[in-house]
Amino acid sequence: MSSPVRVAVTGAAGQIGYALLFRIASGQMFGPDTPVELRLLEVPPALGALEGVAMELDDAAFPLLAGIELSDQAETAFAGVNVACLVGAKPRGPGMERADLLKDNGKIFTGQGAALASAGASDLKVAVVGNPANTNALIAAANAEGLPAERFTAMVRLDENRAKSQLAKKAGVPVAEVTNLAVWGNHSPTMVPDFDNARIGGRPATEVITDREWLEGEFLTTVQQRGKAIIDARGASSAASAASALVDHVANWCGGKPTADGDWVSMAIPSDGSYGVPEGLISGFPVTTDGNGTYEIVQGLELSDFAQQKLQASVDELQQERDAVADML
Ligand code: NAX
Repeated sequence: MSSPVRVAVTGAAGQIGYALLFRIASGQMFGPDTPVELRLLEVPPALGALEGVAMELDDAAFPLLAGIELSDQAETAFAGVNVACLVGAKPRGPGMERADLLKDNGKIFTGQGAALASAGASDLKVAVVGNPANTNALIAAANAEGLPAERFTAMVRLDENRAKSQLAKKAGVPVAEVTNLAVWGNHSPTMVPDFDNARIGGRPATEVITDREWLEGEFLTTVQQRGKAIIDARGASSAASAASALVDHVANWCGGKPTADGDWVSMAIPSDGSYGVPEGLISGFPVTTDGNGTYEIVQGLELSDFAQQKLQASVDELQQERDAVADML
């Protein structure tokens, strides 16, 4: 057995937290041989509920769970952490403008970025889920002095998984046959699930699903609007599927589960200028990973005019978000 990975989860008493913690503690994020220590951050009013979650984690008697620490102080929760899952965020209230949401969340992520830099382990890696995830990750990175920006990522994996499942259903194949599905751009309704470069059973997805009107229309809108459809149906936003996607994101990045040969996964990462995405913006890209903390953008993919136009709109949105929080960067 290796020494425990210290994992921070913020917003740990929330609904994603409730689904996520049990997956991490059972070994699904870092593998069956790696113990984990959970360091959970919440706002003071949620600490009581968080204690209840910790009691349930105890009661599950996970052999890999090496410890649980609860706190309402970021520096305490982040002490020595190797991986930080930033899930907690302020939800958009009634009548709240997107700019207000960006600002309110920005305040959370400036503080948490600074606390991560001062308290985290030297190999710290950060995955942001709390929305607006890409820009929150940008803010955290900008305020984490001394930590390389590429350690800050945001989650677009739920969008990838949603897209794979829609393609699999349409093609009538198991979802595992859908590979090479990249989600480009922002985690927002402007995201771009890239069906042109996706593969189904090893063949180009567009050869298996020849109905391009469906791909450009219903497929795209179903994936982009899936979050809203879940809220309408469930009366609450996606939680278990979001937690599952985060397990996938971290496991591929640094949980010992590299991307399969020839395949890639989607991560929102600081752009190096690839594919015309301005340097520094945190955008969804296809990446390969080594499972040990390194990722690389897949180069040389062709984007159709349709996809390029959509990506430009998503990048424009990311730039507007960056401009709206310029004073926090
Ligand atoms: P919940 O409202 O159930 O939980 C959020 C938790 O965060 C609450 O317990 C709250 O007390 C806590 N919190 C708020 N501010 C905090 C702070 N400063 N420090 C620590 N904790 C804090 O939301 P949940 O459904 O769990 O969703 C969490 C976030 O994920 C939301 O921002 C949501 O929009 C976002 N999502 C992102 C997705 C993605 O694909 N990137 C998909 C799912 C989800 O919608």
